[in-house]
Amino acid sequence: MKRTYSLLAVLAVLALSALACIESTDLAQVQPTLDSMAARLDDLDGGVSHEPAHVPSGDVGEATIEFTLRTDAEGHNLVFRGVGGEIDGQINPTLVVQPGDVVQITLINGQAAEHDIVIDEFGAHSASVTQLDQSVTLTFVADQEGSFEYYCSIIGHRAAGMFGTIQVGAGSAGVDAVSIIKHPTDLPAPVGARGPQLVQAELVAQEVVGQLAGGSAYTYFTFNGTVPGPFIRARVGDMVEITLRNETSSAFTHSVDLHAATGPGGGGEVTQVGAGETKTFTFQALQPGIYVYHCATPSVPHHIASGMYGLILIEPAGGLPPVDREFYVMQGEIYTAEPYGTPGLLNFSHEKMSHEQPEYFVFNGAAAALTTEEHWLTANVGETVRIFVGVGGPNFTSSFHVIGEIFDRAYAFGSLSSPPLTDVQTISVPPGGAVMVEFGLDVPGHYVLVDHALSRAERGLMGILHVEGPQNPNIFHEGPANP
Ligand SMILES: [Cu+2]
Repeated sequence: MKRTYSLLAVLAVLALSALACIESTDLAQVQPTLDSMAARLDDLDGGVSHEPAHVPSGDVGEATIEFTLRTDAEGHNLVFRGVGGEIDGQINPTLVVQPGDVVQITLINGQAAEHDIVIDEFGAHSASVTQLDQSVTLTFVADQEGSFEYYCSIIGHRAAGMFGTIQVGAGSAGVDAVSIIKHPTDLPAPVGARGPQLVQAELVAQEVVGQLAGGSAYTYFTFNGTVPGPFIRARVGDMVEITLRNETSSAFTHSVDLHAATGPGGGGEVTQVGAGETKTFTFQALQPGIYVYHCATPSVPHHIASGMYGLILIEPAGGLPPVDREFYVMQGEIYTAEPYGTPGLLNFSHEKMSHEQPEYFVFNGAAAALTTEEHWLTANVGETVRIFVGVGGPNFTSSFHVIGEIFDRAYAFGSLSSPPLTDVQTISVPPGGAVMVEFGLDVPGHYVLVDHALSRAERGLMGILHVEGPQNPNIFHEGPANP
């Protein structure tokens, strides 16, 4: 009992001194400070978690919505996992609240490592948890509408995957933004052994405000609303008819240059379409390969950096060898005037693009797009997967690597008529180029897709291949060889 009284007394003194130090009357900032003190006292008390601290003042009121997150490790990644309610089991779940809600997040430590949870825009910063099963609560008022990022502020943890979105009301940071992420499994079935025929593809140039990262949006230029655009699939000898329509709402002229086409500008000259216009051209697919297509309207790098690229596969006669799963991944850079991580609608910077200083690097259009469960590449142990990897760029070569895997076969420079390289760790993919890689899956877990120029992983360039199935201790196991 005496101990409890002394703790309360210390809390009260700390709370008063904290209030004296705080100039702002923003309650959202007061509460986390008090929470962190309460948690620090918990530490002094042997690290045992108590009921959420009852603070004597600076209270933001009864929580109107509560979430529980548990820290977890997923392969090479660190994550928050939802506990209970609609977010139960979800990795880095999106927390949806209404403007004015008093939000309480309980963070439970799933590891004996240091973690916390922070939301900058609400001045909400929890105390650290350091011991297994230790918990801390964070309470704040969601007093701005939009999408904001919650993350762990321990150095390196955000980059390792500890971040998610809290959505207050609708939209992204007050901006109405749509998802432009192309799902990596969204590609047509193999052509197979058929003969040459006519293949028609309709491309629509659409300028959309899309979600770039948690809390930030960007005006993308897209083919058909996603980045990359549709995966076009044909075979050698096919006649390929491309129709490009530019939405009436577009501010810019657009076009398409397909590297698979032989002819002036790869179609770029005959497809320049102003808003509301439609143009069509046809080419014969003379050579097999995995090719990039992109907009070719000046400033071309602006249009590419804004998302106007995709892949067209020209299969060889007889088709490609069968695999269990195919995936479609493209890398690009985004040059925003505002620094990486700035919330709101971000602006394109022509100057940064000219100096090749992107703020974001992305797979499939948005920061960390392929790291959420919704957009993972998923497969099973025992399967062989094929990834078509292209670089829209416009400027940076990718050193494409899948952490924890080796490419059994790598078709460099998109050439499908050359024999593949075998047993490759990392493969260069130049801007305006592509590769096809294949590998078998032996061990379950998370395999992280990166550009091995790893600074880019901290600017959004990361994806996850999620592999399920039985363990294979012959190939990989924790601990000594002969336990
Ligand atoms: Cu364009």
